[in-house]
Amino acid sequence: MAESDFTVQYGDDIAKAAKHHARPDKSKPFAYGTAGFRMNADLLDSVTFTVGILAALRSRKLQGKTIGVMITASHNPARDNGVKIVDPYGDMLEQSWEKHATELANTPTGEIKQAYERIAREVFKSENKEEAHVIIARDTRPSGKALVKALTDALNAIGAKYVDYGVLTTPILHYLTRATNTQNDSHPYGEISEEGYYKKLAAGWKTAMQYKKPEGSLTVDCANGVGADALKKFLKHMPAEDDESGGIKINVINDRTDDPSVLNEKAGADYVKTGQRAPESFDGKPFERWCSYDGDADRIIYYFTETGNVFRMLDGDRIATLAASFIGNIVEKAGLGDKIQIAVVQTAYANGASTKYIEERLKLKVECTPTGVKHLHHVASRYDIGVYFEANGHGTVLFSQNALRQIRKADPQSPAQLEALTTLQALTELINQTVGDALSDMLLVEVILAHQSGDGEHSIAKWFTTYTDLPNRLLRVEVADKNSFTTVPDTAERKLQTPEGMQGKLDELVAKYTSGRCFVRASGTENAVRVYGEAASKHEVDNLLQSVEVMIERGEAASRVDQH
Ligand code: 16G
Ligand code: MG
Repeated sequence: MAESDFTVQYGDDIAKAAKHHARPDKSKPFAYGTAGFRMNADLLDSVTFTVGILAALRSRKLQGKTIGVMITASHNPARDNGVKIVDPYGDMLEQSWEKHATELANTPTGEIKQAYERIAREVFKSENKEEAHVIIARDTRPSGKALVKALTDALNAIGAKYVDYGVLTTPILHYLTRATNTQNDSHPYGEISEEGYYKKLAAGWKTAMQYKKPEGSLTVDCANGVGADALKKFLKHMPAEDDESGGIKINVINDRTDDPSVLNEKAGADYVKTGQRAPESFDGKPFERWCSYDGDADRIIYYFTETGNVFRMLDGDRIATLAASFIGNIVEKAGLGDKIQIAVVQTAYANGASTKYIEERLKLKVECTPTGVKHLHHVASRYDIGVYFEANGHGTVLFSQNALRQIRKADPQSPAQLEALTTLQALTELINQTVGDALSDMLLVEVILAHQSGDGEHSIAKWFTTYTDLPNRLLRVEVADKNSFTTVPDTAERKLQTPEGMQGKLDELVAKYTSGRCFVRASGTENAVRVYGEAASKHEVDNLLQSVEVMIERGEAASRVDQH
């Protein structure tokens, strides 16, 4: 008997159920990208059905471990939706499986049984009778419910067990996936419930904030998304506002989750970051702390105004530098400086000034990866403590098993060491270890600012002045075919391979500007290329980016002529 000659169950049931979630004949090819599948919600029914099949296959392949499926389109408009798979420890679906997701999504409905069996044979290698386990959550989009139905129809057909957690933030679903799979470990990640997540974060906060009281208040713009519900539930677990140990006043705004038309509208982390402006409803007083979540609460951006209404933004780079500097400091204070190595992971979008600050002032290693959380997360997990953030506000801090062990077994020699160790231990509870998490990142920032305040200066203003960003701009350029823009492998998307000759021209342009840097990459989520540039002055950046845009448009025009 050939190795692949084993029975694969459920093919007929899948074929039958698939008829109710048929792939539209004329759809464009679907691709599982950096954010899973994401598009207009009307196109997602068949895709979500096939994601159910793949999630069950993945669970069976991993001895019945629980796989997460999240239905969300993050910061996109309410008409869009998306679906992505979460691996057992809360990280993104292993990259080698993305092609199976893409293949299933593109299989004509009449051929789904064959495609399913072929993939099952390829991944299983021998007969597999494991029980499959999947957990599900969705954001507040109206289309979410029907997509969950498509998903559970597939899970029923393939004989998988599942739990539908209803409406949750993306990071809570990641938390639940990891908590479920670590229940029998010596250190389970947390209780398997939404409540368990809030309790874990609140406990970490209380320990980290013993005897500290944050200055002033914090206002949170929830983008009218699911983060609003989560934050309100979480606040019930927090100390009273006037408590001298960790009491904090948090105002929740843009919390209209009952009205889909306002989701991410003129609000939220993406609106603030891309436009470098406050949300429309902003009415903060000078130096008041504000932050914005995105639509599924896995990104966060901080900001404030200075006297005279000058807007100041603190993005993912700023959170990374703040966290790396604070954690580096307490690791030293805890006497663990020689046992725990810290690194910071960024993408090419990180402001050059932040990279310089981390390398030269903090003396920490910086790694640069391609865009997309899965890349950053992967590299960060190689270090004892890996701080990773995209400039757009998505990131977290990972503690390795070694770091956790060192922190647990350390024997404090002084009250100062004990305090540092207690805070460090609390941070390992407070910081989501699975994925970027707006709520958890917000608490991290607040803990750090509270620890650093007390010298009369506003803590947020002090944070802003640690270094000065290089003026920068991000352009989106529409092109006929974004796939004609490829980057050289291992350059973290900083050098173009094709169109041929374009990188040479780009280098010549950049060389004309003081502290100039610029790169062009195809977007992973839209049919466009993105151009990021920075230089010593705003005028120079504008100039540089304009020249690059002209260069790309000329290239496009030339290739149109070639094709005729
Ligand atoms: C996705 C990524 C985000 C990245 C963005 C880039 C995840 C969970 N999300 O939203 O991290 O910054 O794509 O979009 O990985 P782009 O390729 O269109 O520039
Ligand atoms: Mg998001």
